[in-house]
Amino acid sequence: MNTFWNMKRRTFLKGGSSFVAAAALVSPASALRAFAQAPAKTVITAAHWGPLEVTVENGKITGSGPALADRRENYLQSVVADQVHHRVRVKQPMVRKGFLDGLDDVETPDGKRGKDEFVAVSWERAYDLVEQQLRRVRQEHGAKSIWGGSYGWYSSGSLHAAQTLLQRFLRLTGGYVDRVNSYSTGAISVIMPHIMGNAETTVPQTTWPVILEHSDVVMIMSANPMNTLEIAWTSSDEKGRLYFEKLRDSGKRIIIIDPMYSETARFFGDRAEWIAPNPTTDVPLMLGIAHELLTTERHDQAFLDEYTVGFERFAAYLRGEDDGTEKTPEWAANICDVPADKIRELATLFADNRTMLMAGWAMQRADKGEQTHWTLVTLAAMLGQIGLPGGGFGFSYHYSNGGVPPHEAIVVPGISATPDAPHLADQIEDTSEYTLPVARIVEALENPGDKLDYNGGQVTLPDIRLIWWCGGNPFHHHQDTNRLRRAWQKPEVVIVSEPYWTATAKHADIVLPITTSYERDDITMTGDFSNMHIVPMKKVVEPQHEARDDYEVFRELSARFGVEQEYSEGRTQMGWIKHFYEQAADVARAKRVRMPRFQQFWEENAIIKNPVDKSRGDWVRHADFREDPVLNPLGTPSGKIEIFSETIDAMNYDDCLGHPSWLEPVEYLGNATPEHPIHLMTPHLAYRLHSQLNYTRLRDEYAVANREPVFLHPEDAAERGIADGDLVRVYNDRGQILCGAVLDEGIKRRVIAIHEGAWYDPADDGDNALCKNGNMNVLVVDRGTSKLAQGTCGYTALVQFEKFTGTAPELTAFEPPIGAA
Ligand SMILES: Nc1nc2c(c(=O)[nH]1)N[C@H]1C(S)=C(S)[C@@H](COP(=O)(O)OP(=O)(O)OC[C@H]3O[C@@H](n4cnc5c(=O)[nH]c(N)nc54)[C@H](O)[C@@H]3O)O[C@H]1N2
Ligand SMILES: Nc1nc2c(c(=O)[nH]1)N[C@H]1C(S)=C(S)[C@@H](COP(=O)(O)OP(=O)(O)OC[C@H]3O[C@@H](n4cnc5c(=O)[nH]c(N)nc54)[C@H](O)[C@@H]3O)O[C@H]1N2
Ligand SMILES: [Mo]
Repeated sequence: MNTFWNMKRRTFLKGGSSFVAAAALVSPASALRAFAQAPAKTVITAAHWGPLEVTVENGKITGSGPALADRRENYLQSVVADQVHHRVRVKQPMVRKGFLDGLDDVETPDGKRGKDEFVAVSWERAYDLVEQQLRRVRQEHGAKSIWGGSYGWYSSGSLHAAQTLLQRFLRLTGGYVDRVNSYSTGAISVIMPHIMGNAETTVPQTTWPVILEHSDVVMIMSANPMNTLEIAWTSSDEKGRLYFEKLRDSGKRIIIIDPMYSETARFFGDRAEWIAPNPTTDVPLMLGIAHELLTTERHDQAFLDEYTVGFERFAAYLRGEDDGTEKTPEWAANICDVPADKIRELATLFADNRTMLMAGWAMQRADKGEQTHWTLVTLAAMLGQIGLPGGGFGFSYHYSNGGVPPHEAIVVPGISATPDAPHLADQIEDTSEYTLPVARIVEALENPGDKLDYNGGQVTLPDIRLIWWCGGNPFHHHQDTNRLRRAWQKPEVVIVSEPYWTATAKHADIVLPITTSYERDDITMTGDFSNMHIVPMKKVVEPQHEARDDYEVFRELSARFGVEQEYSEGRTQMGWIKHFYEQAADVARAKRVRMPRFQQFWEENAIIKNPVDKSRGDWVRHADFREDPVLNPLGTPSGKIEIFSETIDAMNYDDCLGHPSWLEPVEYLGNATPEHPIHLMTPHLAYRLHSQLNYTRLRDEYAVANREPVFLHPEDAAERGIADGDLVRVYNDRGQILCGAVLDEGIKRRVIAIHEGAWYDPADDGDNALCKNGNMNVLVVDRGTSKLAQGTCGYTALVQFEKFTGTAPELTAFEPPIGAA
């Protein structure tokens, strides 16, 4: 098996340990006094990647690492210094030159976004420009022309929640167009409520102790928890991995289903079986298993009768009664490239044992992605173990440490996007008709006014004139970057609030330099599911350069619009933090749990651990439903699991039928062409959170030939004369990107992987610019998963690749644009 990651990891550990030593060295106060400098201090704060202890000397960050007692290695925690001090920080408010020159005719954009230089302005001037443009667009076109959807993974913190603050401000000043859903679970979060009554992604999972005690077999499908558990939406409690270690050591049967031999597969090694289907063909694989269960009568008819509706319709589909195709293991094998015998074996294994079906989200981030988890739920229903300890399914064991036993729900709330301002209610426009499924932003820019089918209804595409992105990076996260880049020229004004010169910032008219979370005070929880800790997020260093907090930017602008009181509710930043803390303290008091007074908590700068919720340590998902489906029905129309959904069927969609079905994706190996014979996968990387941290020293651990790595099967590489470390051009009709080759036997033939999150770095201003930093989304299909969910298709892309033989263009992804220091 390829040793790329193992090798890289060793290098990192070396670097890592010297780094830790450096941090430790500075601590003896005597050593420092010799230089008559301020002593080094350590400060507790937090990021998505866990609570952090950060070391500062003379206003500079010199080290960072984990703050929790049971420390374990998480690369992401080691680069706070880069996050704060890197040259790619936005240092001053900046305005695009063409925008400034064309201020008297802003309505006619010059088409030069992302291709222009920038001019530094004062904050006052920046506020003036933002205020003028916002007033003008609101007056001329109304709230429906202002895009405040601003999707993204901005930093942790209850107060400095970038997107929420933007929306709070835009709402108080008259409204904006919002988005629904996420790029994460675009398909499941719409289909699952029809099937299970909720999304099944952000809900408590059967706890780990139950799995360790009761499950015999654990399937891990389309998930790579060893990477993805590094982070959480609030801050990671860092416990999920410990349970995966216990699982590995338990001797249970582990089945990993992934086209790549992932870090998780490596972690389990020979204690798991790796099965590699073709990308986005898990539905046929599961239909094959279901067919085998049905024909060998291993399915649990009693469970299906009592707890589900519509199984007969699905069984008829399996038998091929509607379409003439029986969904036999042989039929499935032909599509997914898992041998029919193996499919039969899985059916027997799952049926004869207590089996937990864990699934990640990659496979639903694809054309017709709705079908994946629906088929999986149906398979689990046929096995009849839903609601039993250690059986059924779980869609969040790979995310935010789902399944870690919960602690008492003593929760620190956060700032709200909908402040209580009844006197303003009739000034806030209702834009709900335009609320956009998030990944359809480019359609809106291209065809304002058009109708979009969505979940049984229709959305009117808003006519967006002003975009304000605050806390996200669409030039990383959105598919078909060249198409986005063209559509992005259409609005009149683009404002971006960012700490860094991301490609999105470089494609803005007005760029506001924002503090990182290490330059401001805040508070957060750990454990999106577990409520484990309350963490003070103390300012580590003063704001760098001219950066300001998102909170202050919107407070200042609120004052200009006469709504400062409503925005701030009369509180200072510290007043807010205390206010949030005290709401948690009220709950604690009611539960008779002792919490320090706020002042003490803040001064001690220590993490609070909530007590374990003893009543829920052995909680089993859907046990109550199983116990009494009448008293505890699911939130579906039938109150049961909907294997056939009358609701969906009545929508009459050709791309999402009434029962789980195999509907061919627009692009996958089954319809590959000689021009584009390769399936591109875009998994998430351990060394980044999406595009965050791409510029840090962690990049040295994975970059190849100073580019984003592309993982290639050695035979596919050999056919093209490519050796390990070569530059590779990956391309299709949507675009082209430059990567560095990693030859890896742990990937299927005719499949390649390029991780999501490399900063878009176009080589020129043309329509088909080569991305010099390997941003995979240049190559990915931009369309809705189906009319039902309109989710993202991040994993749907056929490509070709070749050895790059020209002169390698200079990488500029991490350089500020012309005009910026
Ligand atoms: N092809 C493909 N595409 C994908 C995916 C995939 O698997 N394949 N995955 C998708 C998924 S699941 C997701 S969630 C998205 C993620 O997409 P994003 O969430 O947009 O990605 P991030 O890189 O996390 O962007 C967060 C941005 O916020 C900025 N930021 C951080 N803190 C602050 C702050 O305090 N204030 C402000 N104003 N800004 C701040 C960061 O610098 C960064 O630029 O990508 C999606 N795109
Ligand atoms: N370190 C780190 N952790 C993260 C993130 C990050 O960027 N970095 N992002 C966070 C976010 S916002 C999200 S939404 C989650 C994402 O969580 P997921 O969506 O589950 O993560 P992915 O990395 O996209 O994919 C997981 C695994 O599925 C495999 N896979 C891809 N396609 C298929 C397929 O068609 N079938 C099967 N069976 N397997 C397939 C991939 O090879 C990969 O090993 O992770 C979160 N955690
Ligand atoms: Mo995500």
